[in-house]
Amino acid sequence: MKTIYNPTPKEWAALTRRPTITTESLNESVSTVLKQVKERGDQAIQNYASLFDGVQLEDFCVSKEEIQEASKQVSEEIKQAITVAASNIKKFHQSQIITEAKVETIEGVTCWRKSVGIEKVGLYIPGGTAPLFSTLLMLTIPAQLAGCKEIVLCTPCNKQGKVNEVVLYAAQYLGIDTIFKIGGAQAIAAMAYGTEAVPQVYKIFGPGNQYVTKAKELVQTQGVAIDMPAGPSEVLVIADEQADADYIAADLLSQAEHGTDSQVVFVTTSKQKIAEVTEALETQVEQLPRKELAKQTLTNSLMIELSTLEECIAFSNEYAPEHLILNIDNAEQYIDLVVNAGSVFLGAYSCESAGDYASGTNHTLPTNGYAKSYSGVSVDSFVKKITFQKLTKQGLKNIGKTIEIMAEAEQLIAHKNAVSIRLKKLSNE
Ligand code: HSO
Ligand code: ZN
Repeated sequence: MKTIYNPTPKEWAALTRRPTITTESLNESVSTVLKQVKERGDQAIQNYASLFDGVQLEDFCVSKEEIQEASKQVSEEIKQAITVAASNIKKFHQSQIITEAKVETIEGVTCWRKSVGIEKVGLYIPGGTAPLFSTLLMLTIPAQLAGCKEIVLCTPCNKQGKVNEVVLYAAQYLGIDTIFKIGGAQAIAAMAYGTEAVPQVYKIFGPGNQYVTKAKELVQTQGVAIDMPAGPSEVLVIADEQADADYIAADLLSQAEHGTDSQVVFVTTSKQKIAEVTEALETQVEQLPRKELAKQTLTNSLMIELSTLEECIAFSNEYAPEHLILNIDNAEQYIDLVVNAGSVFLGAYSCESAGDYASGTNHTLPTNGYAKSYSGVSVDSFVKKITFQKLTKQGLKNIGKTIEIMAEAEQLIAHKNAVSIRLKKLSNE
């Protein structure tokens, strides 16, 4: 990892910039996939499955038998772990469902807001080196709590046409039965436009590679909502001299193993800790099955020394990390200083893995500095909030004049008339 001692605030902007990888050709190739799927539907999906994934698919709908077969292959231990994690995720997300009070803004004028689930949502779960069945829990549970009526799942299969068995088991456990073996940009296109087999949805969620991310970005410009702009995963750890270097190294590596483009940042007030963490990283990384990925990530990553914890948090606010770990004494005392972060982990025992899997919070979070303006996925991501209002005769009388004056000032006389015509009739009663 690159180490920087006491950078000045002027130097922070460059240090918080993520490495960029977007290319022009990506835009072009993904646009072609979208266009093909839009025009040729299932036929295009079949062609891409054979072209990109080397698999010939007659039917890409996952059958009941495949789901049952997958379930047999999953160990009881994993099933039990899914049950515990799902229960915690459900408990935490349930607390986000709040019925808002009706408000009488002026006598006879009552306004309120109601959350209504987005009727049709699409979830994408990548395959690849680590099929993230945990992400399926993180997306499905809030969708169901929000009352989404139709949940469509797309996930790639291997060359034998098989979907990861734990992903299928988790889908069955959660009660999802509309599952398609489609991966990449073509999956996003299928859900955005609909095909003969795949239902069209209104909002698409889930992580993916650069093709998937670009496809989501492009369909968003065509009116399909997406969860958030996505980038590679990241963690920023802040530690003081009391922190255990082994814990810090383990947390950095847990994020570094996601992919070579992940970024991990260590910020500390202690020079000694930089030396200890460097040593711990060297030892721990060698023991990881994904050590090549993790090592590559570490080469893009940073260790930074700053003078005070307040400064460390100010740097983190500028970086706006997806995950922030405050491995410091009395971490709770610093909460109010944190203004930009996706999810925050407090103290020595709150490792990021807890939030990734089982503590209850959502792990679909803003990356790439978007934590400055975006929140992670929650029940809110799956609802629209519809406002309602009811004016009584007296209510209209009470605000009628105000509306008439404002409408006239905007020279919108039809607006004014909608009130005047009623007030006139009422005055004759
Ligand atoms: N850390 C990832 C989520 C995840 N980790 C899934 C393990 N499985 C999100 O940044
Ligand atoms: Zn993770």
